[in-house]
Amino acid sequence: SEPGRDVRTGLDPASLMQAVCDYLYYFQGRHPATASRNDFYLATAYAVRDRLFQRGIQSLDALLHRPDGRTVAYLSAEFLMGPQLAANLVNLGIQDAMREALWRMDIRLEDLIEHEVEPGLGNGGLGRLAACYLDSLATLEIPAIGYGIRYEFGIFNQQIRDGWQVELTDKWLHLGYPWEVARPERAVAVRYGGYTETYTDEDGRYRVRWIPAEIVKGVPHDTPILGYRVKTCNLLRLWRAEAVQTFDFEAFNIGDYARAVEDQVTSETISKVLYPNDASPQGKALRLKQQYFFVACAIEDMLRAHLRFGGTPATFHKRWAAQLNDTHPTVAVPELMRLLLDDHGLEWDEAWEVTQKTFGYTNHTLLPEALETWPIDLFGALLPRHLEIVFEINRRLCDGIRRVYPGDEDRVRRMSLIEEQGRRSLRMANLACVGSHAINGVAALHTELLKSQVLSDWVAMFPERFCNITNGVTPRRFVVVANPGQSKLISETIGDDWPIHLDALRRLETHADDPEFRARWRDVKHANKRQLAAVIKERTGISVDPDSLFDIQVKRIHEYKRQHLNVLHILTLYRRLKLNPDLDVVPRTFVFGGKAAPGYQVAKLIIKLVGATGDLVNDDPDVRGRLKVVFFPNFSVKNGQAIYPAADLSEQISTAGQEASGTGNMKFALNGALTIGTLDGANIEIRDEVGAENFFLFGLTADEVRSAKAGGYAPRAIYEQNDELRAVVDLIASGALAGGDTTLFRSLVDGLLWHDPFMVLADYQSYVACQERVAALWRDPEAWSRMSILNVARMGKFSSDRSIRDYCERVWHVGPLGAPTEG
Ligand code: 26M
Repeated sequence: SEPGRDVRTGLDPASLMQAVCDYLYYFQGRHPATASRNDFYLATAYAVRDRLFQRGIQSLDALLHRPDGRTVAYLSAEFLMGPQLAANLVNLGIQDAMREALWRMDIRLEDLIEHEVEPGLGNGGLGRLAACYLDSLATLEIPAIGYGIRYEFGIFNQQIRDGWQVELTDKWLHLGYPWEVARPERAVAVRYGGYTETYTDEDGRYRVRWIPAEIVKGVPHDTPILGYRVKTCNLLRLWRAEAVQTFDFEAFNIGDYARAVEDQVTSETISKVLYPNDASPQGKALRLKQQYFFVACAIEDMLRAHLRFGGTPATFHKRWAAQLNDTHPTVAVPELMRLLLDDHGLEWDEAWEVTQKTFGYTNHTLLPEALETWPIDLFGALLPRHLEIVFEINRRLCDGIRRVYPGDEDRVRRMSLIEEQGRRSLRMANLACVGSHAINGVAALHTELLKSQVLSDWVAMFPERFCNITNGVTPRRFVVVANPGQSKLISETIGDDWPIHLDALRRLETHADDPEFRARWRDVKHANKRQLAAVIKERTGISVDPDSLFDIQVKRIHEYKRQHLNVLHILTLYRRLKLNPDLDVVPRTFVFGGKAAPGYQVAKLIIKLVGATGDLVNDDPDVRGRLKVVFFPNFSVKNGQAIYPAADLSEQISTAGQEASGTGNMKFALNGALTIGTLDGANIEIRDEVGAENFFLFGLTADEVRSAKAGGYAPRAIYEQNDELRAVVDLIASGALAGGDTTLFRSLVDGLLWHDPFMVLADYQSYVACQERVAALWRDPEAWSRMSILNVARMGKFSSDRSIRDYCERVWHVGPLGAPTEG
């Protein structure tokens, strides 16, 4: 066929138009004249997907011709992919061509992009990080597969009614999801329950056999993941649970139709819904079933491919590097052991070496209540063979500890895989540590705290396993796609290689002192703010002024993230205005966004408090529109892409020592926002990079937080000694934000006064003072612009490409095309 004009592969407007028309007509049975927006969206997506598949097939082919290559398997219970259309067009380099193709049919590409529903298959930072890493792996041309669960219902949609969060089911599949393709022929059988028995094989060896009580089918659904302007196209392979109802399995589902239907229902619940709880795992059997479900599918899939391409079980680790995204997939450790021992007859030591060399473990949180444990009885009932293997791993682990530390039974108790206090339970973090050759935290401080506190015993015994890999975000989605105005200005100024060499942004430094460049920089930001203001008006009815300082905090709602500290500052400004309406304050628009876990009552009350603050402030005549408070509903990747580019100030105000890394902090700074933040997570490294003079720092350090707590922290005393703080807390307690109801926010107020575990009152004064420095700088637009430009110029470290290069070097030992690296 004529090169460049092929309907499946052509990248010019004419070929793309032809491709979209063909899909509309012959695939969807629609005439372009009567097609709906969704029809056009689907047809456009299919046309793009063809071009991804073409590259995907070529990537697989390249891999097959590399006998020594290693492939990365990123195992994650969550992938927060975000909308796919715009990101794929950018990576293919055909945004303008597609816009032109659609325009010829009277369709606006931007309308289709707006129409897209994102797959919300994650809770927040951890799930979005997995998606950024897939983008970078493909861009760096590292063969990789993301393995996870194809939840039918992702993270709930959030509505705000009367100020309260209401959760609605996320039906992301209801209009059809065009980016994936099901591969029923590659289905995997997953087993649960039952019992084990021993037997002697032909060689007279003692072996174990698992007789399950239940079998579920895992069907893979593949989404192509294209790198930026490269040919490499990797795979996201998500598994959907189905009932097994084939003749082969009739032996397991005896007769009885009602029973069979019931089994179908229970089988399919496994991939039904994402657990929204991001703080305290509750030991729910279904959650463990989900974890084992996708892990068993993934390992089987990897092992199958390995054996098909001529590998042996003993060389598995030479072809696969598997990363555990938190402890959620950690049952992969006993699962690989089980396959190597029981199905392939390896000896323990050999199987253990393969397993340890295969896995790396990334920890994402220090919160003690978030460390996963499973009751032993539950784990054993669901995975009897795995429990036996875990006990054997533990026996060898404890023997090893006793050899190195004779008589130190307390250490054995702490490091044991089994918690013996109360209901006996399996500690997944310990299992991940013992089963992995590499263990990493996600920012420098986080790794240090992991090493000195949560995992100190493990550092003592296996120091060589530990390393830090600071998180990063993809500049393609979060700058090129989200902020075309800023991207264009940067490319015109320093060239267009910065999306893949983010350190090149440093070339902007010399322009920070150019008044003309600063003015264009401000124009871009202003246009982004006008756009966001229009969206805010449409979604909330609130009018905000694009000339005001956009002060934004978007992230999951959690006490440690301290959205309520932000509220205390707003109420402080409000009170000052009430006392002196002529006070010269910097006009600000405060935007909040984020979901609260449905069972987390305090977080839900914080959302209500933000709304109530808006109700109090927004229309108060004394305020004269100078302060506006907005709760932006249903924060998501898609909404984030509209929000980050419009921010002037990024709120990163967690209690020091609590936020493992944060990644929103990076997205804001890359879009020209200045940061007000604590010395927590990656904030510390951001400040190191951009320079202390270009970062608004406040608050206690992690060490100071620890000693304040050890010394008997008394929030009540702080409240009593600070008149302004006391007045603001009293304002909340008075019922003035609740139509006179003094009970509504009482639990929140009492929590602050009597416990305040996140040191909100301790940091209040420092925060308010820091906000005054922010306001002072805002009054000098030239100085502000300069600082904003310097922030962007110095953010190169926080590309997820850098993070992935670190993983390749320090953990996976792979290079482009899977070539092994030394080390
Ligand atoms: C647990 C039980 C049941 C259901 C869900 C969970 C669960 C899900 C996600 C628990 C924790 C989850 O994620 C933790 C998380 O998102 N951590 C964040 O990871 C980011 C990426 O490394 C960091 O930037 C954030 O600081 C960290 O909070």
